Amino acid sequence: MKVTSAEFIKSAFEESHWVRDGLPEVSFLGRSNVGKSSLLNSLLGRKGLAKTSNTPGRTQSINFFLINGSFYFVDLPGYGFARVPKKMRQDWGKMAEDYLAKRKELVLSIQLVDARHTPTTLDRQLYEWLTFHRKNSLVVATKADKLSNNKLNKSLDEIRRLMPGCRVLPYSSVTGKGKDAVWSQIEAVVG
Ligand SMILES: Nc1nc2c(ncn2[C@@H]2O[C@H](COP(=O)(O)OP(=O)(O)OP(=O)(O)O)[C@@H](O)[C@H]2O)c(=O)[nH]1
Ligand SMILES: [Mg+2]
Repeated sequence: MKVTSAEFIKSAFEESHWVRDGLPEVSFLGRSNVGKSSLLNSLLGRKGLAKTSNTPGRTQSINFFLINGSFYFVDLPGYGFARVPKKMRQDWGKMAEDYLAKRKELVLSIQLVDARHTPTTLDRQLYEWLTFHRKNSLVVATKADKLSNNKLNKSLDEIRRLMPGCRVLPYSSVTGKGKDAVWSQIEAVVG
């Protein structure tokens, strides 16, 4: 897709702040520091549009970005940082779960996992939640530039084993690997 415009619209801290124009939304979710904001910037070819950081937990609100005036990218807060709670709800915040549960405009949830590590319990719980609630989801294994092809393939197999039935694509926000493949999944639902 040719990105002709990409603009930050707003940060929402509660439901009344969500955008209201009814355009389709693609959300980005995953644990803190996995590379959600970087993926969003990389797909858009706009460095620094979504704030990235080495400090996990940088994105704490739900951030709406309007793309080509016709759909939104939604950057959700990361989960799983600094606490080891029992339930995803406690850990991750009501805000993000509410968004996923209620949002009619949501046409695709892109769940990021770190290609270098086995998906965490929270990654798997989130995937199960999305599947149970029949959400259209795509798993993106990010930071793929840090692995050899052989290791990357093993990692993708492990993700498929632990997240049964998932569609998974490798990605690198550093090299742009996976960009066309992820875009074609997005185009299929926003077009
Ligand atoms: N090598 C490499 N580093 C990456 C990649 N994607 C993200 N990073 C780095 O990982 C760190 C976290 O990236 P962010 O995009 O801020 O992660 P996030 O998931 O938005 O984090 P929170 O907003 O805190 O939840 C930054 O230092 C990025 O530069 C990638 O594909 N390859
Ligand atoms: Mg972020």
